[in-house]
Amino acid sequence: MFMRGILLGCAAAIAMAGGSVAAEEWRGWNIHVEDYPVSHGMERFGELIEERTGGELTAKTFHSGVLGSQPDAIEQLRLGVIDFGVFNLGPMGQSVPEANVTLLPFIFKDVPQMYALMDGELGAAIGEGMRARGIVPVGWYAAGARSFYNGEAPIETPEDVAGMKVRVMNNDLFVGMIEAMGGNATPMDFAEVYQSLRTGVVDGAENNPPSYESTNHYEVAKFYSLTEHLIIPECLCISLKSWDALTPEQQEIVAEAGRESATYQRELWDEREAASLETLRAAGVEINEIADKSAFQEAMTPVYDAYVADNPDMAPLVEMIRAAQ
Ligand code: BDP
Repeated sequence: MFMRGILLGCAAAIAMAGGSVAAEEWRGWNIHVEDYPVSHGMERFGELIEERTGGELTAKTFHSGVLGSQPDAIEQLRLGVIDFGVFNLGPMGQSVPEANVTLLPFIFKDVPQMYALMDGELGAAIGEGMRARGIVPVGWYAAGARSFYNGEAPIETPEDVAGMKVRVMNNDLFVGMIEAMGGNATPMDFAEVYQSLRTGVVDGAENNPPSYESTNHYEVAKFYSLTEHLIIPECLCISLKSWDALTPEQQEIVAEAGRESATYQRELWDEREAASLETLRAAGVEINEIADKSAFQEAMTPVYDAYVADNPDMAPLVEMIRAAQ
């Protein structure tokens, strides 16, 4: 009786999938709220693969970090518990050493240069490192440039960061970056930052305008200083376990959908960045530009030296970026 039920169930699934294999639903991790460029990119990715596989493969994105913190989610992706997600290369660097090269302060000249490099040889080299650790990147997403914010006063020089308790993403490199300016770094999950700013566990943090705005961190830290010290790519990644379970045709569809969703996400990014800055200004946030960033660049030189000394095998990647136009 039981077997018969299973057989009938299978037959129904096969019939629903149009006579081919049963449909598979992927689970996707996303740290951001539903109305955010990354989230819209992931939704678009899901729509594209559903449409192009004729419903054989569908994808459900769980927004707002409900599937866990970013470091945990990366482990779950590697294990195949989560099928896909959009990850920042900051936390990713703890598992994939090649990704760390993109975390060096001021390594990219600007966002377009980062895109060009990630869409070319650099992205391919980092992608290989990811694959070796069970992760398949299918799209490089935008995350703008990160700048400092705090509740005390505008930051104008590296000395202003000295003595400050600054929240950073989970990666040792960021601890070195804050220490190079004489500050105290606290690695912490994204979800904990609002309360920590509010209660004074940290004095400040750093992020791009859409994240600073969408998390309401500006309510509790209203000085935003445009140091733009980090331009970190994000990655739409598939678990190698989930990827290996696909047919070659499905892999082709997923790869193409990933690329297309990234193009779409980058467009949305530019619009959202402008809108976020407007929201911040309207809310009374004091935003200061830093015309000459060379003092920050100099202060962060020890981060490069330590990185290259600890990771001599990564020196060619650093050179690849430095040699780029
Ligand atoms: C945002 C990234 C997100 C990070 C977050 C953070 O998009 O992946 O988790 O910063 O600071 O910009 O933790």
